Amino acid sequence: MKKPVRIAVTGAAGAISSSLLFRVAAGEMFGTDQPVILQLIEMPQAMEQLRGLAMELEDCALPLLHTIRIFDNPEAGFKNAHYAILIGARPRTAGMERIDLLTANAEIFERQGKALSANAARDVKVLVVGNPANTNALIASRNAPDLSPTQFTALTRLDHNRTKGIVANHLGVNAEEVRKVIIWGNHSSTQYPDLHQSKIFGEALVGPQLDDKFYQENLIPRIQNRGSEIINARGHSSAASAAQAIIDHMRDWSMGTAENELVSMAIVSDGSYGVEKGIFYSFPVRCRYGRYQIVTGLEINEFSKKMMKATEAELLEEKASVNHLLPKETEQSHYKLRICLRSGKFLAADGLLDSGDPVLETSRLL
Ligand code: NAX
Repeated sequence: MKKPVRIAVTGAAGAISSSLLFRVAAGEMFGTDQPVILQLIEMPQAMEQLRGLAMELEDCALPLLHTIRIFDNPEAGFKNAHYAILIGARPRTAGMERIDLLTANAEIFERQGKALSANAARDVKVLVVGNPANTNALIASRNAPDLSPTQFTALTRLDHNRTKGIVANHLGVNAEEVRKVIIWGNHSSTQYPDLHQSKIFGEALVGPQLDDKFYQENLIPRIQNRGSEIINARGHSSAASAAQAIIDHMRDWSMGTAENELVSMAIVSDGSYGVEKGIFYSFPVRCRYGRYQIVTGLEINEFSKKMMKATEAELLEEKASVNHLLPKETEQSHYKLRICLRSGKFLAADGLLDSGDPVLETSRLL
C-alpha cells in the first residue's frame, strides 16, 4: 500500500464537496491503490453539518480512507496538505455588485494563500474552484510567498468537459471522440471554447463537421452560459459535474494527460500566445511528472485572437479591481516563473533568475 496523501478541501460541507468527497475516498481521483487523508475545512457555523458528512464518509467503510479530520480554520486545515481544493467562497447575493463579490472573496483567498504558504507541503498542488475562480487563484498565489505560482491553478475543466459533452451530443458521437477542445481565459461567460484544434475521426471539426456560423452563433454562447442554464433548470448550480471536473483536473495534473490529448487549466500566464503575464488564464496544457506544460505553437486565427483578447481584458479588469490587495513582494515571482520541487528546491527556466537564488536551472519549465 502507498503512503497516504493529504487532501485539504474548503467549503467541505457544500454541494460540490458533498458530491466530490465520496468519490475521492473511493479512489477515483488518485487511483484505487492510493490511501487518502481528508482534511475538511468549513466556516465555524457549518461545522455541525460537516461533522454529519464526515460520519457518512466513515459509514461507507472505504478501504482507502485513512483518516478524516475536520477544521474550522484554514491554518490548521492546510497543515502538510499535498493537495488543496479551494471550493468555499462567498456567493453573490441580491444587490451585490461584482466589485463587492471580488472584495469579499479577496479576503478569503488572501488568508488561504497565506495559510497554504505557511502550512502546506512544499510541493502542494492547489486548485481554486470558488468563484471568481481565476482571480481568487491569483489572490491566493500572490499571498503565498513561499510557494511557486505554478502550484496554483483554477478550474476550467468543467467548461472543457461541457464543450466535449455538448459537441458529442450534437454530432451523435461518444464524448471521448471529441479531442483537443480548448477553453481560453476566464471561467465566466467571456471564456472562449475553441474547437479549431479539434478533430473527429481524423477530420477537422469546424468546417467539415460543424458549420462555422452554427459554432460561432449557437454553440459558443451555449457553452459560455451553460452554468446559468443549469441554475435555471434545476434551481441549484452545477455540483456533480463540477465534482467530476475537479477529479479530472487533479488526476491529470498528478498522473498525466491521456495520449494525444490536451486539457484546459487556468494557470499563471507566462506570456504564451501574447496573454499578459501575471494573470490566471485558461490555456491548453499537457501534464507529465506531476507538472503541466502549455501546448505551444498552435495556429490562432483572427476570430480566436479576438475572443482570447476579450476574456483577457475581463481578467485584467478583475485584477485591477483587487490590485491593492496583491502584495508587491510577490509581483516579480509571477513574471519570472519557477517551480517548487518535492525537495523544497526551486527549478527555473534559463535566463529568468535573480542572481543568488538557490535554484536549479532548466531550459524547459513544465
Ligand atoms: P455551496 O454554497 O453549496 O457550498 C459552499 C460552502 O463553502 C458552504 O458550506 C460554506 O459554508 C463554505 N465556505 C464559504 N466560505 C468559506 C471559507 N472561507 N472557508 C471554508 N468554507 C467556506 O456552494 P457550491 O455549490 O459547493 O459551490 C462552491 C463554489 O464553487 C461557488 O463559488 C461556485 O460559484 C463555484 N463554482 C465554480 C465552478 C468552476 O468551474 N470553477 C463550477 C461550479 C461552481 O459554480
